[in-house]
Amino acid sequence: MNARRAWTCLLATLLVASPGRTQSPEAAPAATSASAAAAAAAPARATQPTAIVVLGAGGETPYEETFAKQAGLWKDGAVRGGARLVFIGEEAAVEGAPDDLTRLKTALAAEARGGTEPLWLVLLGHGTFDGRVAKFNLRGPDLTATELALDLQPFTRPLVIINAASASAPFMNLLKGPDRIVVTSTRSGYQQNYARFGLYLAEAIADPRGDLDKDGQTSVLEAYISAAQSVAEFYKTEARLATEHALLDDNGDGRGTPADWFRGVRAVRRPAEGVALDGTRAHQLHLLPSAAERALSAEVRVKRDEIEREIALLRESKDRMLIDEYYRQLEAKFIELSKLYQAAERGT
Ligand SMILES: [Ca+2]
Ligand SMILES: [Ca+2]
Repeated sequence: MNARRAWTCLLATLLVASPGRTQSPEAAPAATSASAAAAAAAPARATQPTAIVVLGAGGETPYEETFAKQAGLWKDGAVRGGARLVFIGEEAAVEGAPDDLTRLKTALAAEARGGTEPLWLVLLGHGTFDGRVAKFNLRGPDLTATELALDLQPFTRPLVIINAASASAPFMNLLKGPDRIVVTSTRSGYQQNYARFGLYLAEAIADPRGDLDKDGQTSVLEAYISAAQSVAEFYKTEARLATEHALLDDNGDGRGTPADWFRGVRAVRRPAEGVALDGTRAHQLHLLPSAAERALSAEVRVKRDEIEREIALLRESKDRMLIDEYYRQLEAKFIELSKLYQAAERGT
């Protein structure tokens, strides 16, 4: 039994034992024949995760090196985690070959739209924002946030979209949606300096040292928090004003939650009235899942994720509830979770 399950069962036992406790988008280009053909052949439901890692135009040498290092870490994590890897941006341009934008669009079109296995899209490089259009810089034509939003529109499977580039913030609002995790390295399109967040995130995403809750795997949320802390420490150590502040949105409202709102994996700051916190969904997806996580069937994972979401919503409602009622509902949810794990271990 892993730490997460053990903790759930223990908490359920304790609760049972004490029941009396009180823009203006530009026109989308027509789909190329290659992407149209890929879309026609795409399966309806994904049977394994996919990671599309995109290495953008590096510009000067030191940047090229760090972006290539990030790409290597993501590729390694994706393969070790059992994802199908699609990598765009490494090979030297060949005369007559499709440009990277076309290759990305074709890769997206070829992906299954539905299912429960996530699609990771990781953008590593530089970005720009001119006050109207946000772009990720590719070799050849750049990728605009608006165009990517259109390409992602048909997807209902879980999406993890990481834009580690400078000036990446506008991507969040355009790419937001149900069951989508969007991480950007900046909180504004005007944070245009090289963003260090990307390297720290790549280093953390499959690193056990980022496993804050010690369940044997590093979630997107844990890697995000760890990387943002490293960014903050870098600027503090250098006695420089931070020019980047990463954000994560996983509840589909397009409003990111800053990493310094979390203690461990729980948000401790309160958002503005009517705004919900992020973090629950991002703590359920892992590039490198533990053996225990991989052993769960898709059906059990979906049910577990739903119960955890209900627990998170309940916690957010605590102040508006009678305390006895809060604990009664919390107890019921933990018992449900515990029974789910027990049934999964019995294989029933
Ligand atoms: Ca963890
Ligand atoms: Ca949000």
